[in-house]
Amino acid sequence: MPTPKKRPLVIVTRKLPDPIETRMMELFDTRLNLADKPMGQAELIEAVKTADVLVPTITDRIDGSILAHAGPNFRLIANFGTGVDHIDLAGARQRGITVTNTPGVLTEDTADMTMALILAVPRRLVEGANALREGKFEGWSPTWMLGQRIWGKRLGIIGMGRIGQAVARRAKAFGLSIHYHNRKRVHESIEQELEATYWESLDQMLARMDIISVNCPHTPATFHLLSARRLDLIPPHAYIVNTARGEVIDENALVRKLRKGEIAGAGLDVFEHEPAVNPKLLELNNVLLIPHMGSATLEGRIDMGEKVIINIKTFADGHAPPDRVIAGLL
Ligand code: 8YV
Repeated sequence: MPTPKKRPLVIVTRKLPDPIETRMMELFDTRLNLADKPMGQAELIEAVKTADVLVPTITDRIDGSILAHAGPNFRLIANFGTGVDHIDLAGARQRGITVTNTPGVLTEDTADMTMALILAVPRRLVEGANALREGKFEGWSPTWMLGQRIWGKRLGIIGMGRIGQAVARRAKAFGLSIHYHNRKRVHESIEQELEATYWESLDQMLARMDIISVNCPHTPATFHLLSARRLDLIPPHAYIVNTARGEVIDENALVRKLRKGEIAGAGLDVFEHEPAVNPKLLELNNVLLIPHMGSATLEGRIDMGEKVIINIKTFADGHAPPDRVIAGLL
């Protein structure tokens, strides 16, 4: 009779929703982080030395200096999240370590949050709510708290993947015309459904939009994609929304533009040096800043956890996990 396989040692770096932790404990030899204190470098090194599987999040930098300590059993990084820019993918590939993520399940939540920012910034939603709380509401006025109309404007989406398309679907219903820039043009049927116009040149698109939404991943190719030069192309009446990654925008250059009124406003869910927020951004009142909440729904986080479990379980059973970003050795 074959000897039953040993349960993999899974180290989870942050507190996950209860049902996910319970299920992980049932299936694997799981070490949780109930205190939810982000792990330091030394703890991460210890984890990859001893574990079979690591479940990190965006708050863990799994770079070469960590992977260099990977023990002989360390074979899978099952990331809790879709973006994998905090993981040294080349290093993982080189060492035969598989990397998985959680695509798809946070698309709609992130698109909702993007749409919320698209509406909230031009319509001054938070500014109005704050003014009311501060006792500044002295009755309706024909000229107070005027924002910009959404209906009929042009939305330029940078990155037309799952989230970009989900944003486009919502935006279309709000009367925005859809424009996009992507590495590759999307299928004709999607363009037709969204009535979307493809711009091969990002520069040309930026110069003609009323609202710009960043929905592409952060990769070496998209770092500071919205550089100072490109931000200069954006017309002064336009708004920028970013629910993807802070690194895609040159944040200092954005601050300068916003400060001078050369860009009308910004809705930012992500920041270049997260969790630090550029103090210069905090001084501006034409920005709405929220703390990386794009996927923050209970349902979404449970679905993400389910994906992590499925990826680990299939891998431990000797199969190719469904959400492989890097296919290591099985
Ligand atoms: C995740 C995200 O919640 O999935 C992503 O890429 O940006 C977030 O919404 C976070 O990354 C968790 O690791």
